[in-house]
Amino acid sequence: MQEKYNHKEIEAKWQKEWQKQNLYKTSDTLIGKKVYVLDMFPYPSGDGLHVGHPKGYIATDIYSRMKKMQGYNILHPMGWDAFGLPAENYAIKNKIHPKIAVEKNIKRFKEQLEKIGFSYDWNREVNTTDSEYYKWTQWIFLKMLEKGLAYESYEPINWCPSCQTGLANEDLENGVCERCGSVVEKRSMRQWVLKITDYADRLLADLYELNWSEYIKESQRNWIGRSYGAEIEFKIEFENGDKTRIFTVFTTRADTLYGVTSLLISPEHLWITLALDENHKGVLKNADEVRKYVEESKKKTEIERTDAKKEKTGVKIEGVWAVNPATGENIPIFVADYVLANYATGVVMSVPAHDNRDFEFAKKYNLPIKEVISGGNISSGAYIGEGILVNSGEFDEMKSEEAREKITEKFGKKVTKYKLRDWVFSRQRYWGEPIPIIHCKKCGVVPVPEKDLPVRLPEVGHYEPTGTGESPLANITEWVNTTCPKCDGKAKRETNTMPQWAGSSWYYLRYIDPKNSEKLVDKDKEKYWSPVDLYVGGAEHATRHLIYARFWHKFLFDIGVVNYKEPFTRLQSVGLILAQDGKKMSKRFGNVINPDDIVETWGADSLRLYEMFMGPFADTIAWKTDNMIGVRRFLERIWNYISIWQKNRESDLKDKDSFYKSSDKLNPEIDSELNKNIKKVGQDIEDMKFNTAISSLMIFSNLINKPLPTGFNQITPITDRQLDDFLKILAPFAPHMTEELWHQLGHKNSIHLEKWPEFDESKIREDNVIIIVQINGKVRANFEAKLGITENEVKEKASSLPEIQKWIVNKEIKKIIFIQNKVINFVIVI
Ligand code: ANZ
Ligand code: ZN
Repeated sequence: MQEKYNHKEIEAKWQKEWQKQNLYKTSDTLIGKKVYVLDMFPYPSGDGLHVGHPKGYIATDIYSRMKKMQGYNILHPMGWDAFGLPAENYAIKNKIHPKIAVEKNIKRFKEQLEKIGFSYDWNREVNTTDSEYYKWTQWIFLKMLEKGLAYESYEPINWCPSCQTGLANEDLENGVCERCGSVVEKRSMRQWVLKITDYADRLLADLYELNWSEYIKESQRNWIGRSYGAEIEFKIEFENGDKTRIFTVFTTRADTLYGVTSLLISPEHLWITLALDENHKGVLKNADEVRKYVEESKKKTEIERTDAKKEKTGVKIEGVWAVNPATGENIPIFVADYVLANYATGVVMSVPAHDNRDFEFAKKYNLPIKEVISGGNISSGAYIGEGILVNSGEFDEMKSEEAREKITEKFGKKVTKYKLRDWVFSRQRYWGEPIPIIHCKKCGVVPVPEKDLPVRLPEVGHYEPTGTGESPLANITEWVNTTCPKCDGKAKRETNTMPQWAGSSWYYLRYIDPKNSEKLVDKDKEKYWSPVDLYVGGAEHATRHLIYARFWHKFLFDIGVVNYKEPFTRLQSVGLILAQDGKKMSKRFGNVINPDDIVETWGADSLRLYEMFMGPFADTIAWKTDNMIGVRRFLERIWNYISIWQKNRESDLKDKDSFYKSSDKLNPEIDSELNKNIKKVGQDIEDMKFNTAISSLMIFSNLINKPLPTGFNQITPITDRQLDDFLKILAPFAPHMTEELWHQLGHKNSIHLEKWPEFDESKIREDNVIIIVQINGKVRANFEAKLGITENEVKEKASSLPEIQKWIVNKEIKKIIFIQNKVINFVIVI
C-alpha cells in the first residue's frame, strides 16, 4: 500500500473503472424496493459550474449510494434544462448559435461533474432541447388544448422591453423582470395561456400530504392566494343625469358593509378608460386630473403600489357617486392605485374603521371613519379583528363571523377568488419549443397532428428578438408557410415558442423511460419508479417550477399518463454557497471558485466532505478554501491509519493469540463508538444532516488514531470487520478513497455494492457525565446526565435539586456560568 494518499491517481483510476463496469446503471427489472432520487437539473450556462452548484448533487449522491447499499433499486439521473432566455442571451452575446453554445456548455458541465465522482446513470440523460424530448413537451400542450386547458387570449400581459418578450406573473420579481431587472410594461397581445387556475384548489389541497418544508408550502399557498369572500353590487349615479350603472366589489369582510364610506376604483379599470374617452366627455367633471393620476400610476410597479409603508394616494372623481346598498347613503368614488386592476373586480369598498390602508386613505382625504365592529379603538387606527356589530341596523349585536354570512345573503353573493393567474405560455423568442399549432384562414386554429410531432425548431442564422412582439420565427417564411392539416389549404405556423419552464415541468418522468419513442413514459415503469422520493434543489423554485410541475403532473394524472397525483413526495432545499467575500458567487463579482481547481489541489473526496461539513445543509454559508485542510487531514489520517494497521496486522497474525484472529478481543469502547456511528451516520444521511454525520465519523477516526499503551504500534487496533464497517459508512462521502482502501485490504468487488452495515443497539453504551452544580463558585451538588446535555436542560435539572433550591429560591440570579458536560455555577446575590 502506498505511504501517501494520492487523490489524483486514485480518483482518475476509479472513475474510469466504475464507468467501465457500468456500476451505476439503473436496473430495468421493476421488482423490489426502489428509491428515486432527483436533482433539479441545471441549465448549462456558459460560465460552467462553480462550487455552489454541486452542493445539492453531492447530497443526493451520498443519499443514493447509501440507499443502494441498503438494497434499494436506485434511479438517480441527470440532464439539462437548456431552452430559454439564459441560454439564448448567452448565445446572442457571444455570437454563437444557441444550439452550438448549449452543446459546448453541456460538454463542459458534464466533464466538471464527472470529476466529482457522481453516481449518475448517464444512460438516462435528458436534454430539453433535443427534439425527441420536446416532441413530448409539445404533445402535452396538444393534450391540454384538446381538454380546453390551453387557449388564446388578448389580455394585457407583462412585457419586458429589454428581453423583448411577454412574461408570466411568475417571471416577475417585485414587479420587474426576474432575468434582467427591467421594469415590465403591460401590453395587449395575442398569447397562448394555460388554465392553471382550474387546478388551484387541488394544488392547495394536496400540499397537505407532501413532506416539504412549511416555508415552501406556505409560499405556494400565498402564490395561489385563495380568499373566500363576497361580491356586492353598488349603484353608481351621475350628476349629469347619465343612466345609473353598477359596480361590483369583492370583499372578504362583508360584515363591514355599513362602514363603507367610499368606493375605490383601479386606474386601469375599463370604466375609467372609457369615461376618459372623447365620447364620454362631461361624465367626469375633473377628467384632466383623473387622466394625470392614471398616467402617473402606470409608472409605478405593483410592489410600489401595494407596499404597506408607501403613502396611499387617489383622486376623487367629481360628478359621480355611489350608493351604499345597506345604508342608502351617497358615498364618493376615488380612483386609487392601491387597488389592482387584475385582482378580483378591480373595485374596492373602503372601510376606514377596519382596514389599515383605508384608514390611512380616509385620514388623508378627510373621509368619515365609521365604526361598525366593536372591540378596538378607532381613534388610534383601524380595528381589523373580529367583534360585535354596531351602527349596522338590523345586524347590530351580531358576531362579525355570523354577520358576514347574513350580510352576504342579503346584499351579495359568496365567491372565491385566487391570486393565481392563468399561465401566460407564449414567448416571442427563438430558443424554445415551437408551439405545435397551425393557423388557417379557413379552419382557424388547427393543432399539429400527433404523427407530425415534433415540430422542429428551424435552424437559422438570425434569432435575435424582433422587438415587434413577434417571434424571430415569423421571419422564416419557408418554415412559417405550411399547409393546413384539415383542409390542405395554405396556412401558417404559430411562431411563438414555449417558456423556459415548459421542459422542466415534466422532465423527471422522462428519466424513467428516456428512449421510448411510442409514449411519453411506459405505464409500468412509471408506476414502479414514481413518485420521486427525494427531490433536492434551490428554494428559489418554491413557486414557479414547483407549481408548474405539480400542475402538469396533475393534468397527466387526469389523462391517465401517470399513476400518482403528486410528483415529488419529499423536497429538500439546498442552502446557497456564497463566495469567500460573503457575496453571491458570480462572474460579475470575480469571486467564483471553480470546483475543478479544488478537485485538482485537494481531491474530489475532500471537496465532497467539505461541502457537506460546512454547516446545516439548508443554510447559506460562505466558502473558505482555507478550511479544506480540515477534511483533507481527516482523510489522510484514515489513510495513514490503515497503512499502519495493515503492517501491524501482518506481524501480529504470526502470533497464535493474534488480536485480529479473535473477535472477543473487541475493545468495548470502540465497538460502542462504531455501532453508534453506524446508527447515527445512517440516520443523519436519511435526515440530510450531513455535517453531523461527518463529525461523528471524525470522532471515530480520532478514537482509533490514539496510540494504545498495549504494545501495539502507534494506533488503536480494530478488527477486520470493524474496519470494513467503518469504510462502508464512509464510502458514500468519500467514494474514491474508500474504494481504493477497500481493494488494498484485499476485497475484489466494489465497496459501493456492499451491504450497509447493521448496528447492534445493545453494544451502544450511553455516555454519561457528571455535572457539578456550584453556588457562587462553591460545589453544592452534582448529578449524572447524558453527554452533550444543553445549558437549558442543565439549568432546569440543577435548579430542581433540593440542595440547590434552598440557595436560589427568591434570590436574584445575577449570572450563570456553564461549561458543557462539566459545571454550572449560579452567581446569586446573598
Ligand atoms: C372591504 C374590507 C373591509 C376589506 C375590511 C378588508 C377589510 P384578499 O384576502 O387579498 O383577497 N381588495 C379587493 N379587491 C382588491 C383589488 N383589486 N386590489 C386591492 N385590494 C383589493 O383581500 C381581499 C380584500 O382586499 C377585500 O376585502 C378588499 O378590501 C381588498 F375591514 O373589502 B376588503
Ligand atoms: Zn384549414
